[in-house]
Amino acid sequence: MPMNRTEAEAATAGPDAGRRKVALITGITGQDGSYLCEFLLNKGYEVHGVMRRSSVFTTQRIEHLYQDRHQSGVRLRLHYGDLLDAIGLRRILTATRATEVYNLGAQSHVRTSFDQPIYTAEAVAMGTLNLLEALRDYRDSSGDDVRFYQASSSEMYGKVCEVPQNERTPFYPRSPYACAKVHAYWQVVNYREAYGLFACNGILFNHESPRRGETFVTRKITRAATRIKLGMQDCLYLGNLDAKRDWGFAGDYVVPMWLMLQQADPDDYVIATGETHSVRELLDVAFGTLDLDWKRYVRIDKTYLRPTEVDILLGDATRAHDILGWRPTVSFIDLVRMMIDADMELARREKTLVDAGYGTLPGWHTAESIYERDAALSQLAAPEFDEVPVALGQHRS
Ligand code: NAP
Ligand code: G4F
Repeated sequence: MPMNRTEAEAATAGPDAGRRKVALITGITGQDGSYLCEFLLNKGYEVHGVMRRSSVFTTQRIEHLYQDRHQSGVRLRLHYGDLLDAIGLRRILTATRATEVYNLGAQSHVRTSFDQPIYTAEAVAMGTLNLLEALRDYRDSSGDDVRFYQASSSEMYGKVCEVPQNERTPFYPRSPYACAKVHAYWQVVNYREAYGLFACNGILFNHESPRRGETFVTRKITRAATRIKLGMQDCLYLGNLDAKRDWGFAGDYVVPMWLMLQQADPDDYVIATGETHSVRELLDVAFGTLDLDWKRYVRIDKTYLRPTEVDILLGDATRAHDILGWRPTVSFIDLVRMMIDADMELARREKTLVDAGYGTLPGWHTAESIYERDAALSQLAAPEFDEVPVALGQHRS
């Protein structure tokens, strides 16, 4: 769906008319992609998103932003593409003439990366390299100035060499996902130094929201707690409750992505709250908000343990404060409560359907793993695991 130059320039007319504001986002259908898209549209950008073709709709998180392309003044356009398809990416760059590229696309689930290490490396490491190469070629042939943001991750610190972690802390990746992110990180640095590309790494610590995928631990907990409260779920299976993370709000974290690309020089920045909490503390707040005692409902399932774990992440975002002027606005407790409120609304809707006789098999919509869905289908109670069940190797959380 290419947009011609006149349309593109008209769409960016305004106080900043001299400078075209055209963003291209990979991973636009994900949590961060949706918040970044909202943020950039509010800033007057024309936004283009790369999305994968799928047999089901994957655009739920951006539906409220999407307008039919036949309407006038449409500033959000979607393009089919994949990070594994470098030529497709190159074509999208030519079609959109993006001035800022945000690479958020990834197989982003750490536990899944142990089951799918090669695919994860293809999407995260090679995908980033594909996009950087496409961008270098596009910039060199068009002469246009393009800026690049890479979604790097605190997972790269892995078995942490120091606490807290900052931009100078060495990486020690502990999962196929983290290894692939380290590869991508260094490719970005090298494209900056070798080819003069304006390219930045945002080293973002965990960030969550009501739009978080349901197999990440925060959302898994807020979904379950609210369903338990309404009597629609009996228990919640989790893995390591002692892990500690620096959890912030995703809506806050897209702002520095943009700020990094507005600086005079490209650089890398840690984005974090500077507080760390364990999964247990998360359970305390989530279940506590609903006057529930999580110890009555949570069971440990070894399936959710990782072969190598990241025990503690705690970020030092002093540089982002000092140079970008960025600070998080949502505290840990407010974040969990925000997610509980949103999931309670979802659970109420679900219950209304169930009460009206339109409910589906228990666990179908909220299955946390292929195993739990199968158990729901066969109407069996979930057994306790002593080992990973062979037939159910692809766990999603
Ligand atoms: P997310 O919700 O899992 O979204 C990932 C996005 O990437 C989805 O739009 C997905 O498309 C897309 N994608 C996956 N494989 C792709 C491929 N081969 N080609 C093109 N697109 C592909 O992740 P998120 O939480 O928004 O995170 C955004 C980025 O930040 C990711 O790179 C993640 O690794 C990184 N990150 C996240 C955090 C965090 O705490 N959230 C922290 C640090 C870094 P579908 O919708 O089709 O699946
Ligand atoms: O929510 P998680 O799956 O997030 P994780 O592994 O920290 O990764 C997220 O943050 C990274 C930034 O540091 C991103 F780069 C990455 O893309 C992703 O967004 O797990 C958090 C912790 C882990 O220690 C995990 O072992 O929660 C623990 N946990 C305990 N029980 C569980 C569960 N995690 C999941 N997903 N499911 C459980 O049942």
